[in-house]
Amino acid sequence: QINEAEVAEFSVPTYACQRRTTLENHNAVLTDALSLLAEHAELSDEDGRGVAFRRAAAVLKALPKPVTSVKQLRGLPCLGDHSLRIIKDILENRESSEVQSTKQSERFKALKVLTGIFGVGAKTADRWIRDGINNLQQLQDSGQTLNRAQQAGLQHYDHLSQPVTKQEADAIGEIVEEAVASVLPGARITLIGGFRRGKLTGHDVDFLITHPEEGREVGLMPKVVSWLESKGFLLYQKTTRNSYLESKDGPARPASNMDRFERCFSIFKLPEEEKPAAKHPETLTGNVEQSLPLTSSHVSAEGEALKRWRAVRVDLVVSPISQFAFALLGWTGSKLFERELRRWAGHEKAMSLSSHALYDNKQVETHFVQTPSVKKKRVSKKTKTCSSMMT
Ligand code: 8DG
Ligand code: MN
Ligand code: MN
Repeated sequence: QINEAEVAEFSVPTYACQRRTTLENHNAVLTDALSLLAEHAELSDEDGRGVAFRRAAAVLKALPKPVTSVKQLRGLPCLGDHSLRIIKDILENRESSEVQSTKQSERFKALKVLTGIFGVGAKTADRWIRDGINNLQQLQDSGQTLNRAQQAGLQHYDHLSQPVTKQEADAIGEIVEEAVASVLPGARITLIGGFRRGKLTGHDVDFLITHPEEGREVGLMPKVVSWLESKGFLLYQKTTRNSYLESKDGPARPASNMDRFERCFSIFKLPEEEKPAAKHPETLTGNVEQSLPLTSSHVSAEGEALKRWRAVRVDLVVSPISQFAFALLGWTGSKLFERELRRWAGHEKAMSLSSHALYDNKQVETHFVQTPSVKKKRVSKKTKTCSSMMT
């Protein structure tokens, strides 16, 4: 006779990137709770705790059926004491007091509202909260100096906090496609980020742009941006140029996990399909405009109705074709998947993966280079081994 309690009910590989995870989540109540705690940790600048909760949530997302008892979770990876305590609480009492009190805390609410402004991160939000700013009205009244991104973020706050639909993503795809084709025939765009993973909505739309002939993509982004600007499609944009080859000794790994592709963080002005106002009294923008004073209006000061549009966050990235496979993989996400894939490559395969390349660490030759900060720093020069491995 088998003792049921000792048989592991589920088997889940250690790294998130080794698991098949569909959009179908059988444990949404539990993963929502853990994701909320992850978000709270991230907004409190506690990334380590954030990753721990994200990993725990990812394990539950990969399970083929709902969990009914913590006993079923025995032997599963990434479930630390804290996460298990939360899960147990919810399974036994229907909710976790820690999750409830976090959700209802004024600080968490303020952090969410303020970091919900495009261009505002956890550190800025924390500083504002310490200055007594907890909401958008207080921010406006405070006279705080906002940078250009934050000004645009505040101005379009209501639109940008509404999820972007797949239809809207496709409509933007058509515009970007036209822009790219006009400035460089033959260049290709690929939808990346959450929509490439099959999500039905997202917080933004991400596109990767390349050209089948190596080098033709150089200088492409400013042309695409000018085209979009000339047609009135951009409410905001900030372009950052490619810095991959800038370091003196050729490709080096960037300091953070940011890559070095030429990119553009933008806010699109997406024309909306005309809807007869009488038949749709509760269109999205109509509602929001009534409830929030900070909206980007569809109506001019004179009250004259203008063409309807909505603001959408769009990220554009340009990669040379030789790095396209890595860029595509690196920008498809999710953030946890990418993180786990790199950790798995490093720890289990002795390789180092970025959005630019995959290196074999066993062929590393270490040397010294002068960094821009004029400090001597050890940088490993690695042999690129396998563009072909990924394709
Ligand atoms: P969402 O927009 O639907 O909310 O989700 P998402 O599409 O998964 O999130 P995202 O914030 O738009 O990010 C999309 C992917 O792009 C994600 O896997 C992480 C990746 N990414 C950035 N910035 C950078 C970066 O600087 N370098 C690299 N390599 N990847 C990045 O967002
Ligand atoms: Mn995205
Ligand atoms: Mn994005």
